[in-house]
Amino acid sequence: MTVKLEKRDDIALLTLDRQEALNALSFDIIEEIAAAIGRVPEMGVRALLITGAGSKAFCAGADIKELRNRPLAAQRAGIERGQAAFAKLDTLSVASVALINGYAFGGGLELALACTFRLATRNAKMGLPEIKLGLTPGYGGTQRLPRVIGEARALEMILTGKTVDAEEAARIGLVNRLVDGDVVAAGIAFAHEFTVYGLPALNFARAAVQRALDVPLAEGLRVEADLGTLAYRTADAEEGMAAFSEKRKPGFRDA
Ligand code: CO8
Repeated sequence: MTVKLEKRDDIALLTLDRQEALNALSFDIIEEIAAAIGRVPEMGVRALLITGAGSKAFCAGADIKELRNRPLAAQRAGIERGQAAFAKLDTLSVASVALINGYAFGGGLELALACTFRLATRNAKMGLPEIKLGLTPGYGGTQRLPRVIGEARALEMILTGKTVDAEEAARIGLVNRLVDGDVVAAGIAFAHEFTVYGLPALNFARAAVQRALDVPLAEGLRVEADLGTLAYRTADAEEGMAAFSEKRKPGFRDA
């Protein structure tokens, strides 16, 4: 298997391990990623981390060698399959964190963009270089990148294919934070900053934010009211407010 899924504490860790090709995404690997994401809800975990094996690459993108000389219908099907695989992260029962530990190009950056959060090591380099191949991003990059860093910066990255280093990525909000040392340990520590809270509130809040850039303000506010009302119905909300009043730490039960 080129995609490994394991449990570390209360966190799932998905590792792309095809180091001889800088963890590039063959079509088979995309299927493995989709299957692995599908197994996460049964693992009893509170977050998913995604990283690349080795210290050189998170993922160098789609497997360029595999993309050549295919009928157009197969290219479209490949694009849609990649989009669908990464979109599984949007509705996953837990938040996901990409640990960008080196190169994240093309489909590799698109995988990271589909995660809820992105952390990067200081040697990380990111870009959507498809234009240099005469292509355009196909696994969500044209849609998710402007949502994360804004239209002008996204157009600059996509139309020039430029490489962004870790410092710039942090400055423009492409990654949430830069991390030092063991990237998985840093990812687990970051995840624990939100896994201490109840999953229902996390999922309601994440779903509301995901809609924010898709719908007009009035509709977004209605989504917020709907999901906010649902949050009041959870036992965790009772517990959280009771704990505040009683000046103690809440014991959330994801209920
Ligand atoms: N696909 C296949 N093999 C790759 C890829 C890749 N994306 N990236 C690297 N490799 C392979 C190299 O061919 C090389 O293998 P070999 O030793 O057999 O020649 C090995 O990995 C190591 O790579 P390098 O020797 O090039 O390592 P460097 O450190 O010199 O360079 C780079 C690292 C800068 C990351 C360089 O490898 C590179 O530019 N890679 C390509 C990056 C890229 O353009 N990615 C975008 C791909 S396109 C994409 O993702 C489009 C998504 C939409 C697809 C639609 C589907 C239908």
